Amino acid sequence: MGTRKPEDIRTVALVSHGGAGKTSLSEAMLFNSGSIARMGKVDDKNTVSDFDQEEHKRSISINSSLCTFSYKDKTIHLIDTPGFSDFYFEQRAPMRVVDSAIVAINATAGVEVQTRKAWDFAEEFQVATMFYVSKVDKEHADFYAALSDVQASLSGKALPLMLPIGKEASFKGVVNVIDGKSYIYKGDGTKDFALGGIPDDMNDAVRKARNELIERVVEADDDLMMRYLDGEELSNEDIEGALRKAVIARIVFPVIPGASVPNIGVMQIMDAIAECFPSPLDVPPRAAAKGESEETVDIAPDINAPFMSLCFKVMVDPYVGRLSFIRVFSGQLTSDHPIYNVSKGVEERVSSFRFMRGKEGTESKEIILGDIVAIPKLDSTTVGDTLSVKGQENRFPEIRLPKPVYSLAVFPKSRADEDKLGNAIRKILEEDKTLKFAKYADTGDSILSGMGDMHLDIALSRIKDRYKVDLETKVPKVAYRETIKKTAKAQGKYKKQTGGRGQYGDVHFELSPRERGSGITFEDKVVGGVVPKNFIPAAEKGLRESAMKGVLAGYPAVDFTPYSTARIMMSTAPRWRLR
Ligand SMILES: Nc1nc2c(ncn2[C@@H]2O[C@H](COP(=O)(O)OP(=O)(O)OP(=O)(O)O)[C@@H](O)[C@H]2O)c(=O)[nH]1
Ligand SMILES: [Mg+2]
Repeated sequence: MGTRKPEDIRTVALVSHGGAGKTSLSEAMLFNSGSIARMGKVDDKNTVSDFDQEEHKRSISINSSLCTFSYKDKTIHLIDTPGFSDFYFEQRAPMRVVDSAIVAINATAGVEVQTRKAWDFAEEFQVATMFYVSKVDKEHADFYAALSDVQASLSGKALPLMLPIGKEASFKGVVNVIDGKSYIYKGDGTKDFALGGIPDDMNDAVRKARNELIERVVEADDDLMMRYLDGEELSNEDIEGALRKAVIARIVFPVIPGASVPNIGVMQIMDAIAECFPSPLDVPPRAAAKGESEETVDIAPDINAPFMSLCFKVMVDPYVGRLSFIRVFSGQLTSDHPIYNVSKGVEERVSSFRFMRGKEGTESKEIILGDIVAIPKLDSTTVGDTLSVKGQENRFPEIRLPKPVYSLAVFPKSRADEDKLGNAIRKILEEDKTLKFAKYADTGDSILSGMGDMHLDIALSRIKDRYKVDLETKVPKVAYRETIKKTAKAQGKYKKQTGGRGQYGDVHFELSPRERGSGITFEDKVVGGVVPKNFIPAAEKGLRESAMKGVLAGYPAVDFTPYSTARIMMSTAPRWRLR
């Protein structure tokens, strides 16, 4: 371990629409790297990365899953993510911490809804990207149609680095358009291939693809560009060198066809990861806030700088306990050194670092710039926290969480379930930040909210299986709210003449709509002591009392509630003047 260098690390997120073949690809890569002796299958529920009971039940990925393996002297930290739309946070959060991504495109379907989302994340975080056109062995698979779709819908800079040899059931290998080498597989799941040249009927296609690729990659190297424009014949080594630079600079997004289940073309994906994707030293510095201030500082990828990392995932296993997943952005750390959670202001003891392979971990005493590892039992650490060393106060921007969009009212089935519910909910929320739970006094409902019905279904199933709490669900009662749409003014007069001086009040309010969820914010705009200060609390009290019963249908004119589907709610910000 002590000899590992950041230049030999690659960090890769596997993203796509659901079912495009991400988990199958990561399984094939683990197998080809020698990390596992037998290749599992999603449908057989024995892949490394889909290890959760809920994933087995549904044959889809639900959680992002870290698989670290070695290939060609490189440490590759691969994060397999779920493609189903309810779990898009599990694609976005890992994208924050990797330097590169593989977007899988199903050759029988082309660009799908979540493919676009995955691509948006790659653009948002500006990670080097490669497209893997998967399932080329399947009936109705069409590599060229998928390629055109990617070029038209996502990016014209997506260019084939490999072309498929054969199609559907006769798909047997790939040919590299730069050097013309072909890799012919047996298609029996083994990683062995026979090397050859360009198949006779593919000469034109390879030449065309090679020219298109060269035209683009030379943009990454001024010297090469000059030679190219002067009409010089470029060597394969020249082009390969420029290709790496072009991929890192996002000038080109290589496209590689393959089929993960029969293990065709996967070795070429692995070669491209090792040879074309950036190391942590090749990417720009990350912005961080300077201490508590608004000022930002650049955190350069420097192994000699103070240790800085970001927690992007927390996994709570009832048996293993809590695992916090971090990416190191600068420096290095040994496990005998405590870690300092800058976001929470607490120091935590490190027992070990774990290089993960699905649910299994290999312990390590040292991590360096670029590593993505899990740390057991960091009790205070949550997703988005900056972990560093004492004395270092810079922090990375938090990981933005999506707002829940779907809610259910939940009821324990029995008294015993009621007693255990609190603990189960706490545990499940710790792990999944996109779930929310709240009790609402006005409807009496306990509401579980999340990203969709599948998300909640899985949460309920976990609560039942892991924590043995049985819950019934209902559609939540709507707690309507009222609000105003534009600024309005009102006046209230009070007169009481009972002899003597009598009482007189004249109160003017100005109410302006405010952002949803911002509540009632009372502002005193009385200037120059026109009204004695001691009258003002009474005016505020009156206003808040009136707001409890709105004018439209008598519902409170107050704050929004995250679970409600009511559309008429918003908040008001009364400002008032007393004359
Ligand atoms: N024929 C064939 N089937 C494949 C290939 N890759 C994946 N599959 C099958 O396609 C289905 C989905 O594959 P997964 O690897 O689970 O896809 P995924 O992208 O991980 O799916 P989610 O994680 O749910 O988004 C499974 O039944 C796989 O066996 C392939 O290259 N060829
Ligand atoms: Mg999967």
